[in-house]
Amino acid sequence: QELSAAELERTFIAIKPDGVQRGLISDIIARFEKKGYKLVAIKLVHPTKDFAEKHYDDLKGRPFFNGLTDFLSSGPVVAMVWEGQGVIKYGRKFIGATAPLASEPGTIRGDFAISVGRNIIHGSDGPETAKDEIALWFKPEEILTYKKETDKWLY
Ligand code: 3AN
Repeated sequence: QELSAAELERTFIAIKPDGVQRGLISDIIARFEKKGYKLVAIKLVHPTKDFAEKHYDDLKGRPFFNGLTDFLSSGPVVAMVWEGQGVIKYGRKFIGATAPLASEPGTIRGDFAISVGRNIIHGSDGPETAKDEIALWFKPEEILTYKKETDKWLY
C-alpha cells in the first residue's frame, strides 16, 4: 500500500567521532533498523571545523561551542537519514538525554556514554531542524526512495 506523509517523516542522525572510534556504528544502526525505520541515506564524512560550526549554528555563543565543533570535526562521522512514522521523536528517545548520566539505561547514551562532551550521537530535535540538517549534510540525489518488503508488516 502507499505510505502516508506521516510514515515518510525523516530525521537526521549522526554517529559522532567518539561513536565511530568506539565501534558503535553497527549497534546504533541495528536499533533503528530493527525498530522498523528505513535508512534512506548514509555516508562517512570527516566534517571541517567550518562545517561543524554550521551544523551547530544555534549553539553559537555557548561556552562549549568551540570544544563541541572541534570535537565534531575531529574524525569521521556517520551521517544518516532515517525515515518512518514518528522517527524524529522516537529517534530522540533512542538517543536519550543530552547528559549521558541523566539518560536512561536502554538508550544509546545511557548504555554507552558518560560525559556530555562525548555523547556519541546526534539526532534532529524537531521537524524544522530535521529539514535543515538533512539539507546541510545531504544533496537531494543522495537520499533514496524505495520500497521494502517489510513496509506492509509495519504499517
Ligand atoms: P542534544 O544533542 O541532546 O540535542 P543540544 O542540542 O542541547 O543536545 O546540544 C548539542 C550538543 O552540544 C550535545 N550533543 C553535546 O555534545 C553538546 N553540549 C550540550 N551541552 C553541553 C555542555 N554543557 N558541555 C559540553 N557540551 C555540551
